[in-house]
Amino acid sequence: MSTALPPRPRTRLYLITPPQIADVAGFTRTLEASLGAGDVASLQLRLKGADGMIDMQATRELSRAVTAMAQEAGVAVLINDSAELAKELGADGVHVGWDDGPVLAARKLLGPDAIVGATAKNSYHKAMQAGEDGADYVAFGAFYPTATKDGTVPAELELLQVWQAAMLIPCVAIGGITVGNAEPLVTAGADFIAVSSGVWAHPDGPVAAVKAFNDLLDRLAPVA
Ligand code: TZP
Ligand code: MG
Repeated sequence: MSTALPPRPRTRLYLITPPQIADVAGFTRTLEASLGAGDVASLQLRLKGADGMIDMQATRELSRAVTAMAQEAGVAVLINDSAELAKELGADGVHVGWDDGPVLAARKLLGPDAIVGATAKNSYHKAMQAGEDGADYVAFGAFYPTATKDGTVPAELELLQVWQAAMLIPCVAIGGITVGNAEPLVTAGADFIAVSSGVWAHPDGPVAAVKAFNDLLDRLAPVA
């Protein structure tokens, strides 16, 4: 009997909203078309106020517009930072940041079926802790410079390589990812690539970006 592990699944795209959305109706139309352009595993609603904190009202408004549509398209909707808001909005889960409190508290509030993901930045130790606390995924980054978030720290490809080789909990790569620079992250072992500006600010538009990311991920998919 072979003891070899099966090849890991194909890497999937994880979309993050732009930090501010002026035209919710227009964004909703663009999102719907984008979700139809290829496989998208999840959508994180990440709307920030001028103070850099989560914009609760804007998130409520966006959620009303997009959550049912995304869920019907098979896309899990995650709320940035606030498990309370995720619960209120009927989201599929929450993404907790470095300083947003423990995974345990989010899990307690949302229950066993919710998705709880956690940022580990460039820390294997932090990722291990999140995993022990029951996170469904850990996110490493920023792998590339980004204008979407302040105060990021650089992350090395080795984090993905070591995590993928040693751990069963999926890992997400984040930070400045584009169609043009995603390949090393995928081959290093990212189960998901989390992308904001690389989709919304793609020169050919978000629909073309989702298609191009999926073409890349299909090409790089492990062979059985
Ligand atoms: N966390 C680390 S980098 C980042 C977040 C939320 C920004 C992701 O956005 P982009 O535009 O894909 O760099
Ligand atoms: Mg946060």
